Amino acid sequence: MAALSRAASSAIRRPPLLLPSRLQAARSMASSLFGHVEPAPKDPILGVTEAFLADPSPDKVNVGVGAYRDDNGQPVVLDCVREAERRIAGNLNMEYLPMGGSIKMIEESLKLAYGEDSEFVKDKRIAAVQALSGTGACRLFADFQKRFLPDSQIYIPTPTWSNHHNIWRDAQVPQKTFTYYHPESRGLDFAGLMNDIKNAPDGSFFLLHACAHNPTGVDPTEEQWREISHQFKVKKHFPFFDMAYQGFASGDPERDAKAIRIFLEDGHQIGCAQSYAKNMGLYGQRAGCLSILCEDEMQAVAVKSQLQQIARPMYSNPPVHGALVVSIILNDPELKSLWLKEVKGMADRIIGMRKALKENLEKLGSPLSWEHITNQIGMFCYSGMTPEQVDRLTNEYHIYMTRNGRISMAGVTTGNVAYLANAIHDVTKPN
Ligand code: PLA
Repeated sequence: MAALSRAASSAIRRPPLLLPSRLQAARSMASSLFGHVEPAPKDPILGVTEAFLADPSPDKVNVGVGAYRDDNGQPVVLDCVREAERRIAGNLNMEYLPMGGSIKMIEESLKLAYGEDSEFVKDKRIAAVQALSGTGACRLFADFQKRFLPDSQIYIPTPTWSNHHNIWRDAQVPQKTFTYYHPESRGLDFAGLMNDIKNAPDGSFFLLHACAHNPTGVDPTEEQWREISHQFKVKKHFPFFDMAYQGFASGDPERDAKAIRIFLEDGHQIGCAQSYAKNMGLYGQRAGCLSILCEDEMQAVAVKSQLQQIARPMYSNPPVHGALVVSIILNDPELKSLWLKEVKGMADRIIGMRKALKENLEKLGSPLSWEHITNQIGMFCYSGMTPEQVDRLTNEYHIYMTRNGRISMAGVTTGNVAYLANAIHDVTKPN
């Protein structure tokens, strides 16, 4: 359990960064103050985009980072976002937000995660702050965990989004892993998962993906979530939900919050990281929310004040533009329904591309089973390809993806799906 899975560690292992010789020469001449600083390894996800951008090939395809593209392969700004921006421009000021961020944006975020009529919101039991998107929300929580429960650890699923490991490492919270994925069945290893929950010391912290698990695209069923929640209750574990894809699993943000709602019904205290990067397409705006459900209002006030105190020396207060966009959209019934339509549109295009990729592979006569492409949900297909096969895709076909075999389906289009299928078939066909 303690070791990282092979897939996860191979995703992290990348060739060392080579410095251009000009830089190397300058480096050896420089004074020794920073002489011991070695170049950092490339990030296993964002490093893929860097390599893609540097490739001059006209055939190149980027299915690395989980950034949504339209069917022409272009980045998308949602119509609801454009309209919110029109309302902001020339009207609203750009003053500092409070340390904890926009109160309106937080209120709307809590309704999305906890439910429109949530008793916890009404009772003011939730400590919440605007965060620097999902990453910032996770990091703020990890720092809070370290400060107030310094002896605690975090249990992280195998595999997971690679940055989870960096976040809790930099916050100096010891990490354990728990079983999640079953490579043979390409599904959930439910028995292994339940065992690890039972075997963890009482009161452990667990990181759970609320929906559209990254990278596997495999989520527990509703029934399985109920069993997980029950076992958490028995063991008094604390669930921290990373909800980076609300709306991208089923196309409906309300349905995608089901796991959280099950835990709430069962009376858990929970933590939750929300991101508007994917579901509102606000990637670079860094709009997100961290919330912690407390025992009562007094505790929530104290926890929020401490979260703000962690934020203040790091970035003082969060950015205003994305917060305005989010609160305008979610506050206006017409814009909100336009947003819901647009989220569904993105989720549906991805589902269509899953079908197309699978059909293309079958048409090419691939003897392998590609059922998992359409069984998995969310932004990613965890293809089962090995790091060596991925290297061939990149070197021979200019197809860029993470070495753990994850394909960002958000980057697959009608125009590139046949090319992608052909390349995948070539590198995976048995000799
Ligand atoms: N949590 C999970 C599970 C994620 O997959 C991502 C993003 C985040 C949090 C953070 O997103 P945010 O900070 O932008 O809100 N994962 C991406 C991008 C889409 C990345 O690696 O940063 C990915 O390609 O996996």
